[in-house]
Amino acid sequence: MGSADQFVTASMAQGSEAPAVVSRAAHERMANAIRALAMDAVEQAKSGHPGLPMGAADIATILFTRFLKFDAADPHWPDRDRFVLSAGHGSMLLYALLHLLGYEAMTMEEIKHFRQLGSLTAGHPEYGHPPGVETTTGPLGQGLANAVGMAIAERHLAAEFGADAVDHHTFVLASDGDLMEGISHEAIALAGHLRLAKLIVLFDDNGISIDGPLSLADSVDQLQRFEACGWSATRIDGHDPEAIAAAIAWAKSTDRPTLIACRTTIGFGAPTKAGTKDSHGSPLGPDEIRAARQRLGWTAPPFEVPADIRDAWRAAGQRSRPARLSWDKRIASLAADKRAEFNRRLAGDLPQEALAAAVRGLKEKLASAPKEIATRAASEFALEALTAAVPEMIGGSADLTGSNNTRPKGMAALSATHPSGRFIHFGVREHGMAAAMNGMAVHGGIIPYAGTFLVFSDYSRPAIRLAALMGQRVIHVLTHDSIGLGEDGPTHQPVEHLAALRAMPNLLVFRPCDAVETAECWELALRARTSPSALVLTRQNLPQLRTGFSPENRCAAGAYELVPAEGGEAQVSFFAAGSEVAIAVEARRLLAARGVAARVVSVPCFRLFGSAPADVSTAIIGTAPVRVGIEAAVRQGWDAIIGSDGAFVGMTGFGASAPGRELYRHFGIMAERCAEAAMAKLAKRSNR
Ligand SMILES: Cc1ncc(C[n+]2csc(CCOP(=O)(O)OP(=O)(O)O)c2C)c(N)n1
Repeated sequence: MGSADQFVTASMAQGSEAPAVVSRAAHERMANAIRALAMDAVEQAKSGHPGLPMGAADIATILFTRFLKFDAADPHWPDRDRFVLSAGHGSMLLYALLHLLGYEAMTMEEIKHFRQLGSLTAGHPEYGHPPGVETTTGPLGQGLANAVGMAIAERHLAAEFGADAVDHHTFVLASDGDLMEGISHEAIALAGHLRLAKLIVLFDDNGISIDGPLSLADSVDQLQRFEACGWSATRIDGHDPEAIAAAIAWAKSTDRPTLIACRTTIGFGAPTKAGTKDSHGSPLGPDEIRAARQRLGWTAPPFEVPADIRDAWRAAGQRSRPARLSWDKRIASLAADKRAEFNRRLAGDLPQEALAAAVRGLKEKLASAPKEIATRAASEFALEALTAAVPEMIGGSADLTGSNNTRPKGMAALSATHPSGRFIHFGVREHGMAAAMNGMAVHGGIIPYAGTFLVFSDYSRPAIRLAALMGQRVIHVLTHDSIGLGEDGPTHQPVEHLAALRAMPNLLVFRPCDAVETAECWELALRARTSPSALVLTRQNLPQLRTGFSPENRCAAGAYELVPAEGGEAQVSFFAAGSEVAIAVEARRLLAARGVAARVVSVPCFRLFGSAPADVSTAIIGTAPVRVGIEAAVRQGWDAIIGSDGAFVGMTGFGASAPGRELYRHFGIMAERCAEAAMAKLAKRSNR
């Protein structure tokens, strides 16, 4: 078939922003390039999902060649439109696009190494791997919910810096599976409520999932569901280029987020497997591929793209370059201080001086007037200073604002009519909240933090895991951290959650013991550029154990000696976190009264302690023959610090409903018990 002229229209060649329209035949050949690459890569890998890329190729071709604002030569352009492949199993769609559009890193070699160790073509898309992959997807529903966060970020930054600097859309390709997941409901309800008009979801409405036809398990009217959530919605033929284009143009014009349900055939082009579950998640096989090539009229050998089609795709990859260049100019013409601030935020660099001054100010205040407050209140105290110093911090809560203390005085709510606000009422949507926070973080320009009860971190865990996997600075404020919360009872009292969160790679779990540690842990969370954090905080008041002023952030090593032994070498080391550190201090006093020297080590962050240099951690562990761990939670994880022969005072089962103090007595998490446990261990040693 024809020459490049068929593809590259005048408007495209001149680099105009006007959508480039190509003939139907040309469109089909461009879409078939995606289909062929997907079939071939999955076949070569002997694993993967050809069905979605083949079915959604028309949608993607129209979106990327006519609408999406991006520049393949500058994947990090801050004002690019975002494209989220929420149905991450269709990763070959994204990889084929990046390759065809001319993203430098996505070579044909990478396509050939789909799903192989060390390749850029991971099984499911991984954030930034390569640039052009906007977020990690695969766990269904997460991408859609991330996109809500991206759209919030866009809206907020546009309100703050103006449309000259920030003005882009967020597009999502979502599958049946994405829309069946519960998180989708939290996400779309929030997006509709906030009227995120620049969020456009293209639904690959193919009626097929792994088990077979969708009718086996689902009969939701998605259009009605989205409309009920405040969206615009329409249904089109997802193989009709002009219908796709018209729907996207319409979606861009509405004042609501938009769902475009695109009726497609999964595995489009595969003669026997199209339209069936057999094309969803396994190689089509050589015979089916041969026949599909014939049916599609695709004559090129595997992993080859005819030059005219390649040129047309490359031109699409450069289509928005003029838009990027004029954006560059607009940014250059911003006032110098505004430009510097915009660039700083987008780069993710902290305002170092302001942050250091805020932390120092907090610690000076606490040194001169110690506070006996809950660490959740200490967190609010810290946030008042920190959010003033770090304007990119956007706070929130899943309907527990007054309990999580995440809204410092004077922080305005971010709403549909007031997007420059900095506090998000996420509603009772922990999972959607956590995923939206991930979206804000990967969008850039924002450091999201938001709260719920620690026990409900189970509801947000899948999104926290993705933040950890993506290395994103997302801060979870998790209050009501133990049986100490009291009367709400065992449904609300976390016991295994600390162990579960500490088990997650790259997540920094902070459990500060007082107001000073809370300030220090906040500082560490903000400075952790490539890790999410969980700040685990109490409902009940705690004494301030750190008195006096120390400029050093003592929590930085993850653990440190809070109270040294007196009257000789330590016989006992108490290790505790959070509210139990005060119990350890009291236990030490009880032992001292019995002539036994003991020391107290506060352990605010296991992960940081685990990564401290060996000489530092050895010194902190110390040489006392008896080690006792204290935490109102399960023992799991503590053996790394106290050894399997250490004593542990904590929880072995669920809590109960009663006042918190009473529960501590009931479950024996008391200084007397800790002292006894230490004495018993000492006695055992001397009887050896
Ligand atoms: C949270 C989660 N649960 C389960 C899966 C496994 N899984 C991958 S794709 C899929 C469903 C496939 O149906 P659909 O989303 O319609 O995709 P299509 O078959 O159209 O490609 C499932 C259950 C997953 N990736 N994420």
